[in-house]
Amino acid sequence: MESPNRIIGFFLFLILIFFSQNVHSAEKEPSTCTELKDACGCHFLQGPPGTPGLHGVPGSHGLQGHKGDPGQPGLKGEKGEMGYPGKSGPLGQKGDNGEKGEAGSTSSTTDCSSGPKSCKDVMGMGHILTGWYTIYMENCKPLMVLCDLDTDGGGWLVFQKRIDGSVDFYRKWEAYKKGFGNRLSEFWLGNDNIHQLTKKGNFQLRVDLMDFEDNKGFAKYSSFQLFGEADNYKLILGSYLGGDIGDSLIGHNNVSFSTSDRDNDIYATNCAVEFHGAWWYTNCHSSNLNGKYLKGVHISYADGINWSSSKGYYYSYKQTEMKIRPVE
Ligand SMILES: [Ca+2]
Repeated sequence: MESPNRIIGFFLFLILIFFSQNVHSAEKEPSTCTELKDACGCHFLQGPPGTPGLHGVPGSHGLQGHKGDPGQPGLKGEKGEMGYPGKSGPLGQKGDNGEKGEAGSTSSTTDCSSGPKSCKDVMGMGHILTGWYTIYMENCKPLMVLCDLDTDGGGWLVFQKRIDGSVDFYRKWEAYKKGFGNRLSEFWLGNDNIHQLTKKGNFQLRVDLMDFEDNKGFAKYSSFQLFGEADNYKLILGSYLGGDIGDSLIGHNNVSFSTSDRDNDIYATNCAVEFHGAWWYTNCHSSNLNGKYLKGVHISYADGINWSSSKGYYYSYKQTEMKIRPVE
């Protein structure tokens, strides 16, 4: 029998030999085909190409590029709608005066057709107080007139008035034609107006006088009309109806009107100048209500506000009124 130590030694020897051979082979093993061929001295056959590999995964987006240059101008658009009105501009310079227009009417046709034609109409419309009212003449011309709505039943249109000597009555043809004076005191309504008012219809005439003792008197006539200027405002007077101052006017019937600048009388010279008035002078007068305001008794002959049948030719009345009223 062999001892255990000898057995163990033998095995260790085998192991040692084994390791030494492996280390040697590891150092000599070829790593390439050339080396392998060289190493082994043989040739290897080359195989076919392999199948292509799968597509790779897309890469991520790149960074944003720089801003480009401005493009070309576009085409012209269509015309837009009208805008809102702008603010007013500054005032321009004043223009030249226009031509004068035709005279307008201060009344309408309705006023003329329905308005009063006389002071009698004024009273008929319910007016009570004496005063100035607008009436319409035949040509529809409106006229402010003094209506005496109190005396002798009222309805009288006053065309001549003296009261205090404040108005000069020694005036010429044109003044008597158009009228003059003051509504608040003394006036002559105008021969053209008196003619228009009396050319149609029948009118009574009333003359009211008052002396400086405040005594009143009157005279009435059945009709009164004044012709137009072409007939020199000739007076057409009816009969004397009565009164308390007598008649001093009938003698002037059918006689033309005269003024200081228009002698229509039959006297040698001009009665209007001689007696300082304007009247229907013949070979002068029996009344002179447009004469001088001489305040009662006067020494000059027949140049005052005279009514000869009452106080003669040397007394000038304080107040006078000549008025007309339509007769039914
Ligand atoms: Ca004469």
